[in-house]
Amino acid sequence: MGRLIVVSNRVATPTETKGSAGGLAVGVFGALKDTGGVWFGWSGDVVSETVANAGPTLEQDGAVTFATVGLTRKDYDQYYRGFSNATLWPVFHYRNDLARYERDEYAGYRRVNAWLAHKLVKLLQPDDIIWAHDYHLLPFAEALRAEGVTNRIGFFLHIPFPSPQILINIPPHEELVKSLCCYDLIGFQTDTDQLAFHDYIERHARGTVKPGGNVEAFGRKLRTGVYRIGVFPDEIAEQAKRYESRQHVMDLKQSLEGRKLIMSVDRLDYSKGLVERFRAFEQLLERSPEWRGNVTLVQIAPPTRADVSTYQHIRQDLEYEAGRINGRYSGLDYTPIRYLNQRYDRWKLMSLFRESQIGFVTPLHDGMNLVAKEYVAAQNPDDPGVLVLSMFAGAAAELTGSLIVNPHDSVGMCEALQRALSMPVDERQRRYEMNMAALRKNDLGVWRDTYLRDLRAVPLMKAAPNGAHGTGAGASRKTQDGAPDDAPAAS
Ligand code: GDG
Repeated sequence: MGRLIVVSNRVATPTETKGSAGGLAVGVFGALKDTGGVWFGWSGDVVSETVANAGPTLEQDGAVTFATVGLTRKDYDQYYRGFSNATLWPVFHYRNDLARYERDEYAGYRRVNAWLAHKLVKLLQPDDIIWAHDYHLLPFAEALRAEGVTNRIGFFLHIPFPSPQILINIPPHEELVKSLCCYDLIGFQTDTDQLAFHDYIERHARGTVKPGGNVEAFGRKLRTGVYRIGVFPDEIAEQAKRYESRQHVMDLKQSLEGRKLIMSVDRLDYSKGLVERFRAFEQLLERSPEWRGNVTLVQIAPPTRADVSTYQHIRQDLEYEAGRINGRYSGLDYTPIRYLNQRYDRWKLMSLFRESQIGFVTPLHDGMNLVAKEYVAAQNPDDPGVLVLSMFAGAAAELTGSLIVNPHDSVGMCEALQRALSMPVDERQRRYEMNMAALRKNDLGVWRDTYLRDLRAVPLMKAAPNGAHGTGAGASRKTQDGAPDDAPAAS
């Protein structure tokens, strides 16, 4: 079996793949170890042009090579901070109102994709399969094809794929989807995302969609499929139990003085519905005086993308809302919302989930939402908490034992909290078992292995007439926009 080449905007460090960080990094690393391979992408560093061009930096861990490159300031601003996170991320999360479009950022996005492809080509072998991840890399396969690469190339989109009416707000939408069609297999989180893509293909690209997710468009044939990302539930359960008596849990318990605990954990992002969540919690305190002083919401929200202006605004909004609600309902010995703007160790999060009576996960739009799955997995089967989950999280389709809410309906969310706070243990157990069965049936290993099985089954492209055969040998040594060897063009 050929090697696996994973490409993602950020590459996990070898330590992160050892379980301390958990989640996706561990799952993907498992597949890399099986076949040997390369994990390629951005190191997270902004560097000089000379250093960027000198990359990639290689780090070996058994049969797996971690290959990383730095980005120049201009590349970072245009590709990452600009088009990826100020255009694609908001539009794909249905927030056109927060999106901007700048031609030079889009050009930078394509330029960096071409440059990354050019860097990767030198590491490829003929029978490698390539698996690219997420919205930063929509044109990556096209850039590899331009380098003469004929290997199988797959793509998985971790975030929602928007309906065509939303997507067409991005001026070069057609060029983007055309580029995307250079992949051999596109994986989506949910049926809704796949349908939205098919809808675009049929209505805007004059392409065809055949049974089994087979698509013909822009002169290419490709496959699409739904692969719901999961977690390893039994490992999380074991970790949550192992750390349940640690000092941080004891400290929290003591400070709660018998109050019920609602837990929320999200990257600080406007797609996660944090302001709406705080207001729903306020509704609870307003409508149910018996809960005032008797329930605490702990919101952990580590900042991300802090140099993108929309993220600065959400941070300000949240600080204002938390302050306002706490000002209204705090007592000398009671603070209703504990808002923690920092990152915690994974094992701490899992044990805090286990300690809480409610997991409150209410994104406005979310590809899947792994926190929802982690919350369920971390529960004590004898006395499980209740998951209150947004209907707009991909996870809602699987976690049917949750209380499903609309995050725009603060009274509806408040009612779900009331119900969860007084739910009898037998109902909580029944709901927990339903959710756990779904998690076990479709864990992270199933997601990964099913995707890779399907990618390996895609018919191989014919080699180009000039003899290029998957290593890029014989292929053009120019990046897509004509920049010379190794140069981050126009930088
Ligand atoms: C994207 C899509 C999709 C959070 N805070 C801390 C921390 N986390 C961990 C969580 C969880 C992960 O980060 C977040 O995953 P989510 O799925 O909830 O959300 P995104 O980051 O937006 O992920 C999403 C996902 O990709 C996978 O395909 O589900 O829809 O948006 O694992 O536990 N981890 C630690 N400290 C924190 O403070 N250690």
